[in-house]
Amino acid sequence: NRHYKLVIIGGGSGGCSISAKFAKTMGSKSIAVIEPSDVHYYQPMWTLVGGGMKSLADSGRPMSSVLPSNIDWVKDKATEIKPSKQTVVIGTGSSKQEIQYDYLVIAVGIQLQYEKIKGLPEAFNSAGVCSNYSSLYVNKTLQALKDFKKGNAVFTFPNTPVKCAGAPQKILYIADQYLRKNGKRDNAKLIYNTSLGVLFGVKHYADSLWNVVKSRDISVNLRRNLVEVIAKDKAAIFEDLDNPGKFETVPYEMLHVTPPMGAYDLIKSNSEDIPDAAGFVDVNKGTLQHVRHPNVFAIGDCANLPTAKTAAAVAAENGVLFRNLTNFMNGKEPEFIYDGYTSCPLVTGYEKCILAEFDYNGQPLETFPIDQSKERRSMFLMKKDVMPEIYWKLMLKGNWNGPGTFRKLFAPFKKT
Ligand code: FAD
Ligand code: UQ1
Repeated sequence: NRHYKLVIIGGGSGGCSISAKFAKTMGSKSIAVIEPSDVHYYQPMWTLVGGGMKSLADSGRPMSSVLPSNIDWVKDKATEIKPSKQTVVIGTGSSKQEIQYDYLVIAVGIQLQYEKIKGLPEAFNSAGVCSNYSSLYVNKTLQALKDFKKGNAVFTFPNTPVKCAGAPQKILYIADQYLRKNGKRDNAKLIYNTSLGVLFGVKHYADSLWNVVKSRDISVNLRRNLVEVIAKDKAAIFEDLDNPGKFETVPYEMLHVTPPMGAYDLIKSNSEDIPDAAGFVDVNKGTLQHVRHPNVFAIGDCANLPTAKTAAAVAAENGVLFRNLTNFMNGKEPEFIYDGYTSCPLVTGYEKCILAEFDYNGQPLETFPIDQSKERRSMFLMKKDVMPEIYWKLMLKGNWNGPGTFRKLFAPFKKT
């Protein structure tokens, strides 16, 4: 059995940034990162890729270039976690191996489940059906906008937990502006069908978004869940969640699908005593330490933290996890507390953005001393040009714990 002091499962936003921190403080070759992908994607850019503001290539870097050089990259998929033996199983069948850990960080993200919608993923083979949530389908979004002639442009939000709860409607606003710019808006009806009972979970921002929706002539239907796509008829079927069993067929010219998502089987069913009842890693919401296995921590979308799942949240979790696990390695208590900080840059077109930032209580926790619930060009440029630099150059190198320092710095200038 191979043995490492620290094993990290996943080389996404969480796995990369936390491995970078420990790679600086721990001896060479004492860390393994288990990650099967060749490419690391900066997923927040896909909203802009779908709108044609960036390319898919802009959003990806070779995995080897974003993982620290002094760790062992185990290029494989974890298939089982055995906390009683302190091992992670990789591979299947005869190529199965166990990797021993003293400390474990789980950072596998959340699983996309397009197949839970009848007719998907096959419908992605037809024109007009697209999704910013996958590298496979994100380029179809701009194509659908280019091809659009007349009819309904329909945007969905599933009846499950999701990552970046704002992304399903960012592309709605981008599409609206695209169609206007290209003289096609008069022939289009824009429909946002969401499973939620609200437009956005935090009222401060939801109020602004309702104004955007109204001023742009967009139809919003709450509590509508996409259950089937019939590509040959260009029809999307939604269930009315308040009247189960009641279905509505909506014809589409363009259909942007945000897929159902859920915990990976690795966590949910293949790793004894790791998940909570919903299948996510069962951690303390303040310390990020597993509630039953103190040498196990989780970061990011796979953790059962009751906050909106974003890379911005991962950034803030990073600093807390690093200090708590370091303490624990040194026989001290994990005492640093994550407040649930998360952020969602709600891009409302090709030049404006509402920068939502809030905590576990849904209270705004804004960085800048301005009213961030207003659509702003400055925040759009921050999202488009500044955030990617922060991500690649600071966060993935272990040097970005979120904007908390700036928030404190700007606090005296804030009007209440
Ligand atoms: P990920 O970054 O998804 O990484 C998980 C990694 O684990 C992957 O590399 C995967 O290959 C690996 N993995 C999975 N299973 C296994 C296994 N069994 N064994 C080993 N490795 C495994 N966030 C923001 O902050 N702002 C935004 O504007 C924003 N916009 C978004 C827009 C879109 C369209 C999308 C899709 C996401 C957006 N996000 C945004 C969310 C953000 O991308 C995620 O919250 C963030 O990447 C979570 O990091 P993570 O490390 O938990 O998961
Ligand atoms: C952030 O820290 C972050 O993580 C890198 C994001 O992910 C892409 C974000 O989208 C945002 C908005 C933040 C918060 C940062 C600032 C400067 C407000």
